[in-house]
Amino acid sequence: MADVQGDESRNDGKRTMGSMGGERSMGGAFLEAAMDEARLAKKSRQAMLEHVGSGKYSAEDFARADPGDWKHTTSRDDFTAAEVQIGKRCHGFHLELLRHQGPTPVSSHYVLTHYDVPVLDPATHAVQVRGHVHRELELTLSSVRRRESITTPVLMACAGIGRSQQQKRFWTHAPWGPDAIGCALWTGCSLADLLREVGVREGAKKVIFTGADKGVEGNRVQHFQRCLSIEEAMKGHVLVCWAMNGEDLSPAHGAPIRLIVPGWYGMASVKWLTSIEVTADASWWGYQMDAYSFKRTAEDPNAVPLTQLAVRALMAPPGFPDFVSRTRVVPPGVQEIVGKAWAGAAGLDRVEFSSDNGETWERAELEEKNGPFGWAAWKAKWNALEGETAVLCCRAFDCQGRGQDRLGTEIFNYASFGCTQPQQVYCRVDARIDTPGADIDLTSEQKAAKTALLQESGLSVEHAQALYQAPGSQ
Ligand SMILES: Nc1nc2c(c(=O)[nH]1)N[C@H]1C(S)=C(S)[C@@H](COP(=O)(O)O)O[C@H]1N2
Ligand SMILES: [Mo]
Repeated sequence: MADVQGDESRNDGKRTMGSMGGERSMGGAFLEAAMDEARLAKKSRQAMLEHVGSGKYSAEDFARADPGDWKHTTSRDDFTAAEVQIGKRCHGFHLELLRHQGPTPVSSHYVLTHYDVPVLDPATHAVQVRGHVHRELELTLSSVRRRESITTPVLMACAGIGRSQQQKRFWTHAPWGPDAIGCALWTGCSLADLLREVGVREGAKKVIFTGADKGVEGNRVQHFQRCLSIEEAMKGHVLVCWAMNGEDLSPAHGAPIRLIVPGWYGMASVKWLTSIEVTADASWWGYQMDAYSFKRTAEDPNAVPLTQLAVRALMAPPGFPDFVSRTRVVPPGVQEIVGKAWAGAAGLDRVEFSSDNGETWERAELEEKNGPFGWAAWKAKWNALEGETAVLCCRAFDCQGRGQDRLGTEIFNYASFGCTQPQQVYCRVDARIDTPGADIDLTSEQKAAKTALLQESGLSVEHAQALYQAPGSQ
């Protein structure tokens, strides 16, 4: 396959699955669901590659299908005012926190919010559990807290992760780098237990989750709303959460009660829940189900819905940043590069590191995942030579045979979802970084921030791309 590195059919059964905390033993349903999800992760990657993988569909095909299109942009520094505005509201993970042991602090976890953050009173707010059930139920914060709970690390990632690494991207979406992630500790009750308690009636097909936030999207007034099939909802791994890192949810992360669908892209984890509705309507497919799909064109009858997370590795950018250009300045010598890798429910096979922009790769040291849906720490060594400019990359492979996209390869799809091109970290090696007050001239890197000044900056296109198209240097 031209568009991927290392997607291969192997399943050596090796899983990295760490210990879990929790008020209740997570055995049984939770772990079984994780195994099933790991298997499905491979299927979802294959379905995506079949539909929009390179060779199957490209930006050129898109332009032929829609020659008058004005919704995509190819230019690196051509970010629209709308993208900047969304990018400010929906901030990314602070990549340096990949060095942090333990759960991602709330303030460094990414945020994605379509509309306004609703202000709900935790003392009075209630989630209506209703629809095609025997006994409807009102779930207040105090009643949900009294239920048996599970606490587990969950790696979350937005479907738009890496979007700005795509040559063509949807122009009104969050211009994410690889930073649309977080791995916090989530506490909640099992959705399956809750549904068993209300008694799902014969013929139930779907469970619809509605958020309190309201807005207009695709010219349609709506609450943020998503569904899961009854089978997905009953598997036992989906959580109705009220705590993040042991504290009440913050308003931006869904207070007082939200859903967490471990191992799926973030859109499934509906925040600010107002209702959980069981329906016998098998055809229910809300706007957000359609929007979060791998599509060839805006109206694609064969769109593939986004589900399980892809496999990915990220590194904490070494050294120190230049405020303006985000160039990393690294002292010479052997540097320990550390990072994290994840694959949703799947186990990790290996992580690889490159110090030459993906020309050659070496295997990193990989630890266990911190939970069935968490991430795993890794480290590698890089011998930084005084005076050199290096672009560092990393990539992961999972036990289901999945790998990441090749650098510079488009998995072109209408809303640029699911990109897994490796993170690139642009580094200049300079011993003076250890001397406060020393001068280091980064004018070239700063000029290269603007395509119009690229020539004058003297930076190669490859280096400018690494610095600015994939803002993995942060
Ligand atoms: N009600 C509601 N739920 C939502 C969203 C939203 O806009 N409204 N955004 C979704 C998307 S696209 C993502 S990636 C995650 C982000 O969760 P976080 O902000 O807690 O990181 O929430 C999901 N749940
Ligand atoms: Mo998202």
